[in-house]
Amino acid sequence: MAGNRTFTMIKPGAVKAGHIGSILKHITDGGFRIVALKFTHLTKQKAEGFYAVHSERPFFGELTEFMSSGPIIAAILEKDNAVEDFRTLIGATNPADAAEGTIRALYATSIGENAVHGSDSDENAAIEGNFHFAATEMF
Ligand code: 3AN
Repeated sequence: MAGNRTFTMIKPGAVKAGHIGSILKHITDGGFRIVALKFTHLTKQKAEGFYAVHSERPFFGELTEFMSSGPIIAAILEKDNAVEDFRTLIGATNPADAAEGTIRALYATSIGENAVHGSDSDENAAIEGNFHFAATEMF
């Protein structure tokens, strides 16, 4: 059975561009409940830890540099079928391919600076949520 939690980050580009409020509204209007929420700034080392699964990918340096370039919003979200439904809400990794009305179609500028992160499995949603939040910060 599909789990009911996913993890997201609003990436530095979208934070800098002033889209925090609009993106959070899009998420809650999409039926997701906010379980945990934090405004924080990843160090390069923390970004490398978070994206360790991508360490062999050619864009790893660019990705971790970008993700540590400014503050981010981190959040755990709850809804039935959360992982899949959230990936539908945000759209394809490359905003050029993202469906109309999705968060990435609206707010992303490139495949690297694609506005938001969304977990790709229930297992990773739990790992990523626990990376950013203590149990006492989840409500
Ligand atoms: P998604 O975030 O849609 O699950 P992944 O897991 O393939 O996509 O990639 C993780 C992150 O790495 C993406 N959110 C994006 O910021 C970055 N990324 C993926 N592909 C590229 C690429 N070709 N060039 C630069 N950055 C990329």
